[in-house]
Amino acid sequence: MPAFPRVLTFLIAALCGLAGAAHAAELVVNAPWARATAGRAENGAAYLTLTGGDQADSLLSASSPVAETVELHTHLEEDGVMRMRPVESIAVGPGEKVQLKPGGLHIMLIGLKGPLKEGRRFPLTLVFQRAGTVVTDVPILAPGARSGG
Ligand SMILES: [Cu+2]
Repeated sequence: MPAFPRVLTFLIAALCGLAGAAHAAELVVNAPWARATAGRAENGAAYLTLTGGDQADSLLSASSPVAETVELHTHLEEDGVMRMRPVESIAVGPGEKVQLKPGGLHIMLIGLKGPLKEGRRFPLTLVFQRAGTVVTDVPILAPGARSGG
């Protein structure tokens, strides 16, 4: 049966290929968190840290079942006032750490379907140019939280 060894060789080659891919550093999404919202707040925000892999990547969009719309935002100072502005994407260079945090880049949850309650969690789907779709589980921290764990 000469076909069997050929299949085996193919499988071994495929497995080695997978192992090789696993050694490459991939983009990592770390420490996601959101702040609990008060009363009937319409909007919320989520924060996290992106660590680039071997190659440059870019966060293109996000979505979550807790909000009607999810946008990528940053804060810019205009005439001495900090304002939020949507950004088209968030670039992550090779090995670069990009922190989304209050007062800076953030993921804006627009049109909350209910309050974000402390102690709960919600899924957040991130779409990257290279890494594709990454779903992260976001813990909701106290209303006054300044940063995630
Ligand atoms: Cu915003």
